[in-house]
Amino acid sequence: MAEKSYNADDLKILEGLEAVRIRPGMYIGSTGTRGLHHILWEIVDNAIDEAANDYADEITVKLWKDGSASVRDNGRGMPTDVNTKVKMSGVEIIFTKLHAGGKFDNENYAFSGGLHGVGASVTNALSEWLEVEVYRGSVYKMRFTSTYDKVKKKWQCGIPAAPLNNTGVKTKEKGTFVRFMPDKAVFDTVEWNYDVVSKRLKELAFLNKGVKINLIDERDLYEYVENEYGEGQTRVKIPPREPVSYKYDGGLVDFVKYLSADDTPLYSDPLYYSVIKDIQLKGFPPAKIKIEYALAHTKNDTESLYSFVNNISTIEGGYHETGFHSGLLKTVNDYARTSGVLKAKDAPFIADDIKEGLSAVLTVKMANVQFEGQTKTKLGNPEVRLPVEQAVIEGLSKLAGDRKLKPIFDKIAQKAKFAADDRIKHRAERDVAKAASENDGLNLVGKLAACSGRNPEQNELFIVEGDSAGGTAKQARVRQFQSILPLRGKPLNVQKKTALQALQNEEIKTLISAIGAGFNRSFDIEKSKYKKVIILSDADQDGMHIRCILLTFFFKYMRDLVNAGCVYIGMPPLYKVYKKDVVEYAYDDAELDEKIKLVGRGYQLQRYKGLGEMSADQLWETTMDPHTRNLIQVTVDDAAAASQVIEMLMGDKVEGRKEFLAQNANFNKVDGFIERVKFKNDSTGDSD
Ligand code: 1YM
Repeated sequence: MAEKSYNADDLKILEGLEAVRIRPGMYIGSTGTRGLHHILWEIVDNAIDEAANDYADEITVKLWKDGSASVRDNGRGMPTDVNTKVKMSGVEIIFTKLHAGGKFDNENYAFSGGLHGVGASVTNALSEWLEVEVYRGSVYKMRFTSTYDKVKKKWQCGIPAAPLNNTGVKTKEKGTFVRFMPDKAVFDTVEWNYDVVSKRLKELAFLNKGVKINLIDERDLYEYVENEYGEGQTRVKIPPREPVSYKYDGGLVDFVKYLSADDTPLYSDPLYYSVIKDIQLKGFPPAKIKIEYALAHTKNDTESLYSFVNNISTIEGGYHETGFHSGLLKTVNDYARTSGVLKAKDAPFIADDIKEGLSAVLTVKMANVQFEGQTKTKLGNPEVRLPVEQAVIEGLSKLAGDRKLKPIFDKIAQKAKFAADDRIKHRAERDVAKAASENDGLNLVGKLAACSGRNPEQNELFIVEGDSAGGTAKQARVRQFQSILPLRGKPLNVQKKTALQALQNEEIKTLISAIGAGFNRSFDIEKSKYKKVIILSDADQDGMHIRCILLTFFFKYMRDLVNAGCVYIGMPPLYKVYKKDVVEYAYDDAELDEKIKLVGRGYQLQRYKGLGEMSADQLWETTMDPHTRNLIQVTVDDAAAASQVIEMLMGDKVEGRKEFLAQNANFNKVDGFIERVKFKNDSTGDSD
C-alpha cells in the first residue's frame, strides 16, 4: 500500500484552527476526559498509520511530569518539504490546517484510521503548546503555541513560533516525535488516565501485529496515608510506574486468546482469516475493504465479539457484525449438514446457537466510514455486510477443508447442536408451562379453591397436604384473599427429573397453573397471583417429605419466588392444652411444658397427628389467621438444603441421613423448619 511517493504539493487545504477552539465538541466530542484523550489518539493514530503501512514498527507514548504527552514513531517522518502553492512545509500544513492531508485521498491512504478524519491540527489547536521533531537525515524542529489575544478578543491558536527549522544536526534515526500540553482553558480535566491510555495502546498493539508500543509514565505518583494520631491524611510520594511494552506477533489471534484467557477453550488455536475485497459505497467510487477476523470457542455459553473499524472499537456493532454473524451461521449450518451433525430431520441452527461460547475479534478497514449510534461507535454503512459475510464464508470454508482443522469444526458444529437442542427443549417447556398457565380453567377445576380477591399483594395460596385437610382448610379460610390447593398424595420429586418430565406430572401442572407465573426460565414473578405461597403439611415424617419436595420444586423452577421471600412454611400446632374455656396450643415439646403450666392443674391434652384432626375453627385460629399464626419464611439456603434432605431421606444410607441432620444443626436461623424436622425425626436421637 501507499507505494506512491508523496510530497507537500499533494496536501489539500481547508480552513483555520479558530473553529476548533470555538466548538471543540464538534471535533473531539466533548471537553471531558474522553475529549482530552481524543487529542492524544489523533497523534497516536498518525503513528499507527505509519506502522500499518509498514514504515514504522515501534511507537512510544510518554506521559511527562509536567502534564504534557508525547508520541514517537520510527517511520519516514512527516513531510518536511515546502508546498509550492502555500509556501509552507508539510509539517506546518499538517498542524495548522484543518483536514489537511493526503489522508483523504483514497489512493494514498487506502486503510488509514484517523478518528473522524480530523487529525493533528485539532490536537495543536487545543494545546497550550506543541512541539514536533522530524528525523529525516537531519533533525527538523517546529513549535506552536496558543494564546488569547485580549486586544483582538480572539484565540490565536496553534501559531508557529517560526517556520520548520532544519537544525542541521545529522541523525541516523528516522521518524516523528510530537509532544504537546493540553490546554487547561479547554478541558475540564487535563489529567491523563493511565488505565485508559494503557488499555487503548494494548488494544492497538493487538490490532497491529508486530508493532511494539511502549508506554512510559513519568508523572509523580502519590498515596494518601493516615496520620500518626489519626488526624487526617498525608500525601506521600511513591515510585513512578514501570514502563510497559506491548507487542503481539499473533495479532488478532493473540487478541482472541487474551480475551478468552479466563475461560476453558473448546480447542487450542483460534481460527484466523484476512482478505481484501471490493466495496462500492453509495455515492463513492469503487474501493477496497480489508477484512480480518480471529475466532475461538470456549465452554462458556455467552458470546463476546469485539469489532473494530479502522482501529476504532465499534461497541454498538453495525453492519460488519451482522455480516459476520450471518456468514458464520451459514458456514456452520453447511458444515453440520455435510458432516452429519445435523440430520435430515433437524431444523437448521439459528443465530443464537452459533453464538454460544464464541469469542471473536473482527476488524474492517475502509474509507468513508459512516459512524452512527449514541456514542458514534456503530458502523452505519450497509454495503459492508455482504463482503464481510463472504469473507467469513470463504475463509472458514477454506479452513474447514484443512484436514488438520477438521476436529475443530466438528467441535464447533457439536457445540451449536447442543445449543440448538437445549433451545428446542426449553421452548417445549415454555410452551407446556404456558399452556398450563393459560388453561387454568381446565386444569384447576375441582382442585383449587381460588380466592375472590384479585390483588396479588394480598393474596395467599395454601398448598395443603391431603384432600381431607384441604377440605377443612377450605371451610376455615377467608375466601377474599386465601386460596386452597389440596395435594393428593406426594407430589413428584423433581430433584432428578428434567423440566419436561416434571411437566408431565398433574400435581406440578396444577401448581404452575395456580401460581400463574410460568415455570423455569420463563418464570416471571411479576405474574405471580400470590404474595405468599404457604406450604401446609403434617408435622410428621411424610409431611416433612412433602415439604422438602415442594421446596425443591420452588428452588429449582421458581427460584425468584423464594428469593423474593414469597414462600412460607405454615406451622400447625402439635398439642392442644385446655381446661373448660381456656385453650392453649403448643408448637413443640418445649412449648408444651410452658402451656401446661399456664393452663394449670386439671388440664387436658390433645396431640394432633395431622392437620385433618383439627376443626375448621382450630385450623383457622392456629395456622391460617394472619394475626395469630406462625409462618416460617423460606430462604434460598433452606430451599437448597431441602433438596439435600430428600436426597438423604430417599437414599438408603442411614449413615448419610444421620450425618446430614447433625451437620444441619446450624440451620437454626429461621428455623423452626429444620428444628421441626429434627424434632419429629426420632431416629436421630438428638433433641435440640
Ligand atoms: C508521532 C506521530 O505523525 N508520523 C507520521 C505522519 C505522517 C507521515 C509519516 C507521512 C510521511 C509521508 C507520507 C512522506 C503524516 N503524513 C501526513 C500527510 N507520528 C506521525 N509519519 N505520508 C505520511 O513523507 O511521504 C499526515 S501525517 F499529510 F503528509 F500525509
